[in-house]
Amino acid sequence: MAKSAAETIFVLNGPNLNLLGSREPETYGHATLADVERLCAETSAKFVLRADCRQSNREGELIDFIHEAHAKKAAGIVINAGGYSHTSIALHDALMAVKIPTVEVHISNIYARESFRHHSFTARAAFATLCGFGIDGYRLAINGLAARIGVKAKA
Ligand code: CA2
Repeated sequence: MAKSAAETIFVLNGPNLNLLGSREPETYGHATLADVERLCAETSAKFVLRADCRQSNREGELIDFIHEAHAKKAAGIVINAGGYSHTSIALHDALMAVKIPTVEVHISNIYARESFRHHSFTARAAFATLCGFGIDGYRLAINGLAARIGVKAKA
């Protein structure tokens, strides 16, 4: 039987995260977005969850993904909204509207960086935020999300 949409989590990556692995390795490491998405798929599979991974450089498209997560009854969202985290009330509003358990991830430690990165609008709509763990933050986020929604790892 096909997996139901309720077993899907959306992993949303925002602007410029398609550049991962190609620039600024001192800040973001050497892993690529494909590596991030593989990690999310593997981690999700341990919980019999499916990771639906999306990336967009456009705010409106990210909002559409959040609406789609709601329409498809996604069990959770992991979001790294990139620079939009610090600017986008619209993304905050979309996350608040859908009421899907959400974890915010930042690869870098945003609090050790410029002050304009210290505030996140989207974090207010998340039940947890992880930053500074590199791409391992996505794995940790999925573990925390699974615990929050009551999904246990496969034996
Ligand atoms: O640390 C993170 O994950 C960030 O969300 C990344 C955003 C930044 O604006 C946030 O403050 C923190 C930027 C993503 C840019 O990604 C790049 C990756 C490689 C090379 C250049 C940019």
